[in-house]
Amino acid sequence: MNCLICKNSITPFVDFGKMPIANGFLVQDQIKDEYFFSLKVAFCEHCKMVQLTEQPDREKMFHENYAFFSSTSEYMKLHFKDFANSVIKLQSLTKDSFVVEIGCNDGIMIQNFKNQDIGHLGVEPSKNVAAVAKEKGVNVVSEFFDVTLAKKIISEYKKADAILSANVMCHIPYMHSVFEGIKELLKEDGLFIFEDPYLGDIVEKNSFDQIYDEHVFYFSALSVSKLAEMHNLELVDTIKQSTHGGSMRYVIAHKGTKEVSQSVKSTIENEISLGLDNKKTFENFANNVANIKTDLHAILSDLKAKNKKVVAYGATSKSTTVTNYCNITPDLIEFVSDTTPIKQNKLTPGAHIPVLPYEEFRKAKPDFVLLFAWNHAKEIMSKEAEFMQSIGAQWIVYVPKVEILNP
Ligand code: DWN
Ligand code: SAH
Repeated sequence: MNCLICKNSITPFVDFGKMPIANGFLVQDQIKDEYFFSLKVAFCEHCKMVQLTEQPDREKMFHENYAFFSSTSEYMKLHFKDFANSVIKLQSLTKDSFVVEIGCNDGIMIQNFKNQDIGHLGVEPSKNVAAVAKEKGVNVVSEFFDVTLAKKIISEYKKADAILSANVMCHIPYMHSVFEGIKELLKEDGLFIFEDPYLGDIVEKNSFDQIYDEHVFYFSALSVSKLAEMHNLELVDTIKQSTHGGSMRYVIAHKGTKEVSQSVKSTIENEISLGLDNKKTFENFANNVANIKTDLHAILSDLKAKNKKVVAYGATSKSTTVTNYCNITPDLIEFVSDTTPIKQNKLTPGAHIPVLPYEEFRKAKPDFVLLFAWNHAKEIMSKEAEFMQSIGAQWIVYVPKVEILNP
């Protein structure tokens, strides 16, 4: 196996076994044709990139029935409004400027540029979520971003003052084509700003559920700085984010055009002290994850033996790794509650646990609630606090360790 970035040889440090498409919610009739692949992660000792060794074809994941709609979280709406406003300020954007967002989903971030009358274009290959963005009046091209599309955007529009992306770069295996596209599309004084779940948090929190088919890369400043260099670009800033269980925002410019912030150096130093440049760190991570698997299965089996009612909250992509790797079957969890209509009344991928509308969660009065959407814990726990207390229910979490939280 060879690294997707530097082509050196790599070997997996963790194997989660056979996995279905993380967002492949399905009905009973589709079970016989369900697709599985091998979910394994490797660390490249040469360029420091952590990556999947196998990924399903992109058309199997991103299509006209994509199940994740970004605007299901009120907190994320605010986060992306702040992100957009910070870029408007940083690059002094006006209606004559041009902003491109790669993977704009339902328009959660790019709508803020549209609302302030700033020239913009969203790129979103999944047609159903792109349609929602278009309904908001946002300009969208429903294609996969790569160097070919970048050239098309330049010919049909112009070069960009800012290229943005959130939770998308880590989804794209053909990263060199993406960076070639960025290099072409970005104006000389432009900025490419993207954020993704941060490898440092994944390792520190044992958040193994960030690992699933869509997430091919697990970035650090160490790996991103090397990747940028390969394209004569430069990592000029790193800004830590609390979203999605801990993310990092990377600011990239044409080499030599911007001052490099002190934070790049300190982030890289911190990564070295965390061991993100050392394969032993990832071997430890694999051991911790195996312990979580044992503990989570044990706790759910114990609750079942005690006849407790256990349901889960948030049919996340991440939970596909949790249920399939930890052997969580419908006898351990009655159903998963989710507010997204396209997921409701379907079964979770691989584990086939029913997904029910939020109203059913309220009706069910569970004893325990396994929080799959733990990255939205603050938002969810505050809105459910009163209800959970009124029925005497308790949250179960598994990141950074398996725990039943006190009411
Ligand atoms: O990287 C990705 C991130 C940004 O989003 C994608 N590959 C896919 C997706 O990952 P995820 O599915 O793990 O994301 P979330 O944001 O953790 O998903 C939350 C789920 O929980 C959604 O299905 C909506 C649902 N939800 C809910 O039912 N009630 C969410 C909130 C906040 C709620 O109150
Ligand atoms: N930016 C949003 C959506 C993240 S989900 C947010 O942070 O909430 C990942 C998105 O990336 C999906 O909408 C998917 O369709 C899109 N995507 C996947 N590959 C892509 C590519 N090559 N170019 C652009 N978008 C892509």
